[in-house]
Amino acid sequence: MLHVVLRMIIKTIFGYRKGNMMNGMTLTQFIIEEQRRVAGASGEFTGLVNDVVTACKVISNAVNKGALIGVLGSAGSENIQGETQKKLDVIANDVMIRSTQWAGHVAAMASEEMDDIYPIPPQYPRGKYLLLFDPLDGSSNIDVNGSVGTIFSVLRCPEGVSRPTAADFLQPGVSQVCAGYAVYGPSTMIVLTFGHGVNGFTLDRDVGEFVLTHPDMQVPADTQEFAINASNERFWEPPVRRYVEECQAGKAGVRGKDFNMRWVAAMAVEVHRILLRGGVFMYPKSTAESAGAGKLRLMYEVNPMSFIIEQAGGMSSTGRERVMELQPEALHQRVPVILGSRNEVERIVEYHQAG
Ligand code: AFP
Repeated sequence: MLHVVLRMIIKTIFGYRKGNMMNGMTLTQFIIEEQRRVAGASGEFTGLVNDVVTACKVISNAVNKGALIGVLGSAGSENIQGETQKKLDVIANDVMIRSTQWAGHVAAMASEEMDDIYPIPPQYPRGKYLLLFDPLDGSSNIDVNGSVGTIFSVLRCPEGVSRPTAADFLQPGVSQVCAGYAVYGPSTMIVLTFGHGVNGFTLDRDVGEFVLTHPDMQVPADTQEFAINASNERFWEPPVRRYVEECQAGKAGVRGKDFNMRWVAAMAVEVHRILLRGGVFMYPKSTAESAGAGKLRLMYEVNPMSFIIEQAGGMSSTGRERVMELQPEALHQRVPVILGSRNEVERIVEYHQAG
């Protein structure tokens, strides 16, 4: 009995001290600490992540000022997926490029807002990483002052390739070196993984630094919340229909508990909620002929989010395969996705296996 009490006291004291030491650490310090864990690291990766973080601060500022600086509304153009671009889509894309192209860490970039890859201009040195991003995720929220985000993923440029092509980007999610997102909500936050856990940082606007506020984020294994765009219900396959109907049946149904539903229309924000309190996010395969495989883009939305969710103990699947193992076929490829709390995603995958 005494040793149990002693262990609890030690855990409380040391756990508290560890928490205190970690909380308050800036994102820059955190990345440098990470670099120290890798023998012979050149600092190139640290530099790249720092540049992405700077871009997110600039985007956050523009999102925050909104109508005051005239950045709301449509840009009057379309991206490759035929979606109308918002002014802030274009601005955020520009900010990401300008912040990351100059330092010599990146060989090429790809974005939701650019048809083709963006090679580093000849006046800048080329680095060993490939950067992919959705500069402003959920941009339909922007004109109604709703939360939006930025999603990014870092891959290694294949060995010996000095002028990467789109084919060099087509690496499965398991090859990602880093993935992260920023959420521009009541606070601006960045959540990151380098492949060993997930950490969240909140922007302290007074000092202009992201500070570690959410160390070692974990997705709760169970949930009573799901997120799906119910306006597509007529196009859902039977396994998804079954899952949602069972949730809706609540206490009286086979699940024996009530569920709640959320839909923010910005994947970064949904994933953030799921990291904090659990849940399941679905943009599943659609049976509509025009819809193809799914809506969300594999390379710069679904892969980075799947990496983060898996690193936080959750699960991500198309319903039939692990997302992270999909071999990409095109830069702007769309895939179905079901991710979040492990026990729920496992259940939905079982429903798919059952046919
Ligand atoms: P954008 O990145 O083009 O703003 O799209 C957001 C998004 O890809 C994803 O973040 C949302 O979950 C989804 O689209 C919302 O789609 P609906 O139009 O079905 O709500």
